[in-house]
Amino acid sequence: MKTIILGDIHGCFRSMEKILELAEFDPGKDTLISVGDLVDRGPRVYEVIEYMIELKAKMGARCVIVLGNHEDMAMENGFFPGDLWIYNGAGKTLDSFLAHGEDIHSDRFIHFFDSMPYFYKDPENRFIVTHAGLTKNLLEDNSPQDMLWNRDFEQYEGKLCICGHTPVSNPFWKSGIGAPVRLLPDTAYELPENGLIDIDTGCVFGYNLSAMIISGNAFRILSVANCE
Ligand SMILES: [Mn+2]
Repeated sequence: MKTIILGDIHGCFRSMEKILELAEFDPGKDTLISVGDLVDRGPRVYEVIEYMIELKAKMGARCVIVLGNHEDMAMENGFFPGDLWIYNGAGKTLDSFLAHGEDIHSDRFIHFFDSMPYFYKDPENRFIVTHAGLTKNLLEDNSPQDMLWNRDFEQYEGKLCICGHTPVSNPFWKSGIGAPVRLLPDTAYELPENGLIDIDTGCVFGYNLSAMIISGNAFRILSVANCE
């Protein structure tokens, strides 16, 4: 009955499989949330999307993939290579689908991308998940652009928000103007009530994939080295 939150995957399917194994992921009981950015830059985007589509079919509301700025760029371009998207690794996404003889424009995939929400709210009200965090303390004051592109970690001190988007060497927690607190892997922490936790540790850039494992009001961080 745990919740697993996955950092930016960017086509690193094997790293994702490894961290889920390490987390002892149970699709029959657990909740799985992704901070988004499944696509672009990495080698196995198609495998990641296919896996998530099948998982969502099995898990229903217990599996939520929050929209990332990379999926948003792709959708803005109708999944055709366009200016901004192509500079951000679209080629790897399109190549991966092509290599499997799959058309990213087919209903099955478009429906999946269309279903991605801007945020996830924990049903027990312990935390929020958005791709890039939040800047304004009330969720409803944040625009979609804030949720997709935020890199401001100086102001937010609202309800605990877990995010990715900004690659960091170690996951950290930060609230308002307070100093960031580094979160060590495999260490038990109490879930903070406020502030931001960033779990994007730059997997696709050759660093680590991190995940947050939440049980009740405690959590720990897992990290695995990129194995693509
Ligand atoms: Mn990203």
